[in-house]
Order: sequence, then structure tokens, then C-alpha cells
Amino acid sequence: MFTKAILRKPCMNMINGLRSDDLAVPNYDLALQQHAKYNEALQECGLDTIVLKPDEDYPDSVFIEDVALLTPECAIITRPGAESRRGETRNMNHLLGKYYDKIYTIEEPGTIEAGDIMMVEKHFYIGLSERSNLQGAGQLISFLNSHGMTGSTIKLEKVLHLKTGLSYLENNKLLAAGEFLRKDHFRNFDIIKINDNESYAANCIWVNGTVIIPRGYPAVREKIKSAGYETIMLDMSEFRKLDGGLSCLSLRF
Ligand code: CIR
Repeated sequence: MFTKAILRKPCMNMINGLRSDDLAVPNYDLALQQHAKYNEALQECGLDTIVLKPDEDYPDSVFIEDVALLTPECAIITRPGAESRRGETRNMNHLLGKYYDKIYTIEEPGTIEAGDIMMVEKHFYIGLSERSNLQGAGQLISFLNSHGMTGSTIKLEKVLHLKTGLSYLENNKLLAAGEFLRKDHFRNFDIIKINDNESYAANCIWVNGTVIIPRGYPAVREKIKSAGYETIMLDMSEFRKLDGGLSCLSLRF
């Protein structure tokens, strides 16, 4: 169970955030509204939320998931692979010190963005991507090992981050899309398959028994409901324009 989440409000400069496809420029006011609803949804699931003020120096800073990994035993501050995002970790040490005794930091030449990390109980799957490298994964695994946890790596083919195409819904259930449907790593999970036309909805979040799903993906919602979960749907259009999904907007712990 999670009790808290850290979020960062979108900054006006988000319109200059990184994006792979020029879908459109995000609408800032709509992004603020969507972010407020996201915060409310986490609260509905029982979390106390800590909402940080916008950081105009970093257009992608709303995607706070990428800058830290919060485990039940320790926190790890990452080193984003995107240079424009590297400074987003500033002040994280101070903030996380309020909640954690043990805080580690990924050091050069390691890079990790925590969108590439999926926690399954005490094991952490780490995607090797354009943003997260082997050195970063090695450092992360040694921090995890020192607290009785484990990690393993998976080479990504197309997706930005591991959790762009995968979400763990507890109880051995795994939402998976695209390249992850072909990987051996996940064959012992109960896979809920996401079709290519709904692949954006492979990034959902399990919060204390409820699954939060992006609005507009009815087949995915039906599958998740049939698997026995309560669901909440949220509009994510403005974050999607920057390749961001539901998991990216918070650190849940
Ligand atoms: C980026 O390219 O870094 C941002 N525009 C999107 C980050 C999304 N984060 C995530 O999937 N964890």
C-alpha cells in the first residue's frame, strides 16, 4: 500500500518540453486542470499528496517520476539521461530527507530515468534505453542489493521508457503492450494484453487497489475492470503530447 505521493505542478515552460512526435504544443491551462484532477484522484485512493511548485528552469519537471526511485527501504536520486532534465534532481535530497533515512545518488557516467524502473515487490526491472544506461543500472542494483532487494535489466527497442509499455498491477498481473509481449522476462506474469491501437494506455497506475487509466481507451478499461479492479479515468491529453503518461506525474511511496 502507498500512503503518500510527490507531484510537481506543470510550469508554463512545459510547452518547450521534450517530445518525439510533434503531436501539438500542450495547452498550459488545460494541463493545470488535468494535473489538479490527477492530484484529486491520488487523494481519492487514500494518498497524502505533496505538490511542489512549478520549476520554470526545467520544461519537463512535471514528470517527477523520472528523478527518483522510492522503495520501502531507501530512496535513490537518479541522473536523467536527457541533459535538459539533469538539473531536475536539485533539492530532491533535501525533500526526500524528510521521508527517508537512506538516500543514494546515481553518479556519472551512469544515467537512469525512473520511468525505466518497474517495481515488482522486492525486484526491480530496469529498462536500458536512450535515457538509462548499464552503468546507471549497475549502481542502482548495488544500492538495492544492500537493502535485500534485487534488479535486472531489459534492453528496450522502441519505447521511451520501460513503463511506457508496461504497468504492474500487483497480484502478478501485468499490463503489457508492443515489444514487451514478445519478451521472455515476463512469461510468468498474468499478462493483460494491450493492443497497438491503445498502447498509450499501457501506462496505468495501481494505487491501493484502484487502477488509474487514461481516458479514451475503452478496451483497456474493460480488461482492467474484468480483472477485478476499481478504475478511475483521467484526461491526459496535454501530457501525452510530451510523451508523458500517468506514472510519470508522481512519486508514490
Ligand atoms: C521526456 O521526454 O523526458 C518527457 N517529455 C516525458 C517523460 C515521461 N516520463 C516517463 O515516462 N516516466
